[in-house]
Amino acid sequence: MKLPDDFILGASTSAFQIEGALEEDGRGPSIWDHFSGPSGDTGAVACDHYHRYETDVEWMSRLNLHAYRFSIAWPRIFPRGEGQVNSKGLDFYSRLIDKLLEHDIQPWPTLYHWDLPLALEEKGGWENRETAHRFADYAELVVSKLGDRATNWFTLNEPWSTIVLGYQTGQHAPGKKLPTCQALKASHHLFLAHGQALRRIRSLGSEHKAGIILNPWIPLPLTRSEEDLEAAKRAWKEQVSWWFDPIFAGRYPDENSVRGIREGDMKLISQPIDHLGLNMYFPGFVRASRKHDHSYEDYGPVVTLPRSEMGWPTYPACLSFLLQEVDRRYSPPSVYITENGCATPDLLSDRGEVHDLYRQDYIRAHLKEALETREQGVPVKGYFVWSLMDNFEWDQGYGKRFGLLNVDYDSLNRTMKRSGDWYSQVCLRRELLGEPLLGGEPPSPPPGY
Ligand code: IFM
Repeated sequence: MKLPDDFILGASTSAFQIEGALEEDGRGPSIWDHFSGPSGDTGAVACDHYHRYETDVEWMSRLNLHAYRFSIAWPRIFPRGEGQVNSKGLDFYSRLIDKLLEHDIQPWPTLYHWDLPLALEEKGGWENRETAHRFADYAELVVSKLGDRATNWFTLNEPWSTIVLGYQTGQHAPGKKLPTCQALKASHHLFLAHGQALRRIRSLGSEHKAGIILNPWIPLPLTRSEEDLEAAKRAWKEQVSWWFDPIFAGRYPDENSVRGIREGDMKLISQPIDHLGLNMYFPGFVRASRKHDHSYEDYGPVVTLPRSEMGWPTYPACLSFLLQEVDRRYSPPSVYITENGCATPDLLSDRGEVHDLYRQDYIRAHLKEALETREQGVPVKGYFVWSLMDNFEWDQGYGKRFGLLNVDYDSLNRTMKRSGDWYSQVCLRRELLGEPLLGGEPPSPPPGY
């Protein structure tokens, strides 16, 4: 299976998960600096990418990546979230971009991947409408300085995670447990931040392409029964629409429950985007409720499917369902799978090898779905593996490894995993190579074996 000419392959990371160097070169504190989950791990050193970015780009080059998606740390640019610009922070990303271009790798920066400057959180964070204005100032500054070399931008990564995990369940920083009405208000400010940033980016010139990254829960019907299909549709309406409708239709599924909407907000939020990023890892499964107080029941946790180390079920066909459904409902001009991958219990052998067959198979199967969906006319233009390297998996710490590169957290050495070797060939030859490993035919032994 050949890759279409305009299809790019890459890998993704985010600033806080890999950079470390939290107190260097004038960076200010973020909401994540002193927040940790049950593991007690923090991002203080992470993968030390801040000091190793040059050799990391060389690893990307060995992987033959066409593109690299990374995020810019707002607190490196504005240590207090606003006011004085820290030029050393900008310089870091400028050097990174130069290095990428030197290796013919397209930079795909994301402006916000969860590391809100602490000073803004102290003023209410996303509950405060002013944060959206500060984000727009930051976005404009960054794109005006780096946009001569990086032309493809994303405003926000996964608003769902920011709000639900950070403001509702408290699992992520800043660890708030707000009632739904307050969380919805914060989500409105986040969408407003996207809209305002987009308007500022547009004002800098039409060469800058920009979009947003969403990570929908994907309610597949558990069975083909009419009732379960209806339940899945209801689940989409009640859950998924909250994250897509504001962007594509300029409204919330239920406007009355969102406080703080002002005249003109929805128009700003629903400006056309150039590209949509989708982060997809696993499916949801629902069926019609037997109780009368719910319109559907979530069966995701009980389906029997192979599961990654995160406990997430693996079901590649879900990716084509998602792409088709998003295309049918919202018609984005182009779509990139901005994250897809799995955590596995990788072991570095005494020969220095990691035989992560599950990851290779996972990526191959999902990439195949993406390419087939493209053949059916959905404008899928690229695929990024999460992640370039093992890194700080937020509240799960360093225990969950998603990388194409293994990171030894003592020596900080990187090692190419088997999945990375395979992916490097796919990128080089622009062709989906290999056979399914798991559940496929066992490889035939060589003659004379
Ligand atoms: O590591 C995260 C990433 O930061 C956002 N999307 C999901 C990944 C895996 O959990």
